[in-house]
Amino acid sequence: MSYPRTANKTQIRQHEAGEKHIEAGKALVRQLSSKASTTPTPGDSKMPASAHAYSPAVQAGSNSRGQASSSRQGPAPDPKQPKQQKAPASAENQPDAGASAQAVPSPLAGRISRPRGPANLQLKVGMLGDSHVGKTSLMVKYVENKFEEDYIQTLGINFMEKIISLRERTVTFTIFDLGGGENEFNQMIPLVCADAAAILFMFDLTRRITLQNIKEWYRQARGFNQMFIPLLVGTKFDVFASFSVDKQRETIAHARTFAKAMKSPLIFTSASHSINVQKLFKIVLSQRFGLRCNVPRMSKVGEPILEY
Ligand SMILES: Nc1nc2c(ncn2[C@@H]2O[C@H](COP(=O)(O)OP(=O)(O)O)[C@@H](O)[C@H]2O)c(=O)[nH]1
Ligand SMILES: [Mg+2]
Repeated sequence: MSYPRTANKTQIRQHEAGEKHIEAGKALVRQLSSKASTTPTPGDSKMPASAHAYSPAVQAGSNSRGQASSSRQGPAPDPKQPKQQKAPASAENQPDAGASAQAVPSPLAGRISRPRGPANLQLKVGMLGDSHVGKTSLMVKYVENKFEEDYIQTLGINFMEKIISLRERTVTFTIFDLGGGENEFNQMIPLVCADAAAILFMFDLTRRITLQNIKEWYRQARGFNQMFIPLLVGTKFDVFASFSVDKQRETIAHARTFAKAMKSPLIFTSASHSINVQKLFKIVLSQRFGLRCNVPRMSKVGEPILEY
């Protein structure tokens, strides 16, 4: 199986920090506050019907991007600092959507049956893996629905936010992407791992060594965070799919051994061809909040593996 290359050659737009964003943030907080005072109904144009159908609705445009620098470039952000909130845009399911939430654990569970306003749940997701495996590409694809053909040399940590709707709630994914040169990697790992609810351990399906190295990434991550949910993510499935069946089978078996040892889901993705990108984050969401997930599992050779 081979996939046509259809990626856009667009440049990543860096979101500028500063007054403009602070003002925008304040306006959005006001907007959210006013929304919180009314109970949304399916007819409410601001509350998509799909959200009421328990579909974790993913919308475009509700994101921001930041870049933390190495010590050489300036201070890195404190992941514990609260971030500006952005109101979710209208919900729409992406092509590879498929998860549904059965129930959302409410902080007021047992006291009221329905949440009154859009409580915001925060979810930090870290990304670890060798250079060039496709971490930045996956993050940008998920948050901005763009794919950069040209190599993106990441200096420092890139972090991006994406807000999704989940019934009356919003969930803010803050995604921390490990970047930097050889020596900078080690300094940044604690920032990526600290307080992460989930960590994506990413390897390139076309480079075996990157899977071997997951062991070391995992060991290091556990040193900084004992609580995260691990997910083993193979990248560049579009290229991998053209490999011989034997070669694919071998890699799948190898990856399953790692996933089993890590007690983690195994997910093959392609940022360039939008394969399992949305589904990956739906699985993160369902695992984190203990929600039922109806993303179809895939486990045959030739398929983009989805085992969770
Ligand atoms: N064919 C293919 N190439 C990809 C994919 N994801 C990333 N790449 C390419 O792999 C290279 C490294 O990607 P990048 O996101 O910068 O990797 P990082 O160093 O892990 O952040 C770039 O040339 C990307 O265009 C993918 O899904 N398919
Ligand atoms: Mg990168």
